[in-house]
Amino acid sequence: MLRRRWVGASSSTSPKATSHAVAAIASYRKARNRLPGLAVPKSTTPTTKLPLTFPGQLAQSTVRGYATQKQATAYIHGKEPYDVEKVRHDFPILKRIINGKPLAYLDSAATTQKPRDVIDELTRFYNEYNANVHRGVYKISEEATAAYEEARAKIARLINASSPSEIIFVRGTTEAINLVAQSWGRTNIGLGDGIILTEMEHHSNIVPWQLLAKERGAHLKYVGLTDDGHLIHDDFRLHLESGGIKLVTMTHVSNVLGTINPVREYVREAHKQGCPVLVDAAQSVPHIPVDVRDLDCDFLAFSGHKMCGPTGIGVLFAKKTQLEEMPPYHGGGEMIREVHLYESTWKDSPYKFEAGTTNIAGAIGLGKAVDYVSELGLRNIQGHERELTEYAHDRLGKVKGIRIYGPENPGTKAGVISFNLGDVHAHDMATLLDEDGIAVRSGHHCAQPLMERLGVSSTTRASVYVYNNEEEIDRLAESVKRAGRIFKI
Ligand code: 7TS
Repeated sequence: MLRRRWVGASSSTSPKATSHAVAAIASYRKARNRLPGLAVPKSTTPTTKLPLTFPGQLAQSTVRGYATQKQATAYIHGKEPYDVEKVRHDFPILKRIINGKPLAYLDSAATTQKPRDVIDELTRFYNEYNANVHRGVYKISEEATAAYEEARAKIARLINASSPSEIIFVRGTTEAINLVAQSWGRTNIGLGDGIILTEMEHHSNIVPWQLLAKERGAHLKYVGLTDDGHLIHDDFRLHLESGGIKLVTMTHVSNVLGTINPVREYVREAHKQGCPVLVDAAQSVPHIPVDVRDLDCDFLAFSGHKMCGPTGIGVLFAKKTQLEEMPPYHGGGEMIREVHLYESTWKDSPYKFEAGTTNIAGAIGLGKAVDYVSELGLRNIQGHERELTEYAHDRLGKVKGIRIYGPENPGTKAGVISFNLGDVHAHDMATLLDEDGIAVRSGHHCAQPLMERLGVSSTTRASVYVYNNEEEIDRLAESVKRAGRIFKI
């Protein structure tokens, strides 16, 4: 019983408390399974094995986790069509009126809105069982511990990790990457070593490596991009073969271009050179089925707030073999086995990396968010977003003077549409869209090297999620046209 081991692993939990906690977990799970809508989510792992085309140019339809058009159509037109209007009712914020118009929230790549289930669970936690975890021998502490560990188990199931002990709770993607850079990186990266990144990384997957490289005297090597926003696979191969590469770190899905990268194939190539791979999955886990055992990545990072969960909670997945070798990242309470005046010993993972009181409410809220997206089904979400993205490309593509960045075929990318209209500044565009109740992001999207590659200082970005509909895309296209008229494009 794995869960028994995690609870028992807490050195400040007495044997009595451990057996109480085990009983609490059992009764908690029983209660959850009785409640409708709280059943253990079905696996979202795709079963279809897609053909490998690496090396060489990758057909985007073969990228792992991306359903073919036929599959997506089947989900949309299958027995249970995706009912976006029903989904919209789950999100209280969508009732807001902004500047006299209903809120059209098209900034989910920055953060997603929260369904009532998640908001209610946070309230229920604070109203009914708020207590610290892994240390109390009393009822509500045991309930909080059970819910916290249940959330960890749900996340492990969502991404098909081998064990919940491979799931570390952190603040978000940024902290997860910093954890790997500081713990694994400082142990394994030395003078003259190389780290491969890509030119489409978010700053949070660049800056931690720059800090590490400066400290250790290592080099960063970037995989370049084609004009339509795909990785140049030859760059990757050349860097990998140049020797001395100790890590590959790359985004699964670009937060600016929507490109879905062939992570599985990159992992396979990197592993041939004995090189581990970190995947920034901030923009993939919320939107497409992700299976860490199939990808075979060594590390994977994502944020709860981008998948219907609360802010301040995120996940680092790491293979058990890596975690066992990694030193703690933070020191403090609850991560220790024994502390003496001059030395201490650590608990096993995941606790070794969760010093101090963690974001308990956040983890429990994220567990609820995992239930929510799992019940919708990651493949259904992917299919819905693809239809909206194709529709948006079609509608926006007809606007005079527009330039959409990234893959030309919207059927091969995620639901992120970055554009510029003539020489209208992205901030002006976003301000005009806001007048029409439309929320989009403008700026460099924390991807300045990518902006440099595109030859622009900023873009306007619309990004879709489970609750967006075609009417909102129509409003976006009309509002962009209005901006064009105002700026005489
Ligand atoms: N990696 C990617 C690919 C991201 O898109 C983001 C956030 C992060 C890492 C960092 O996540 P955090 O939760 O730790 O902040 N991206 C965005 C965005 O595109 N607009 O606002 C935040």
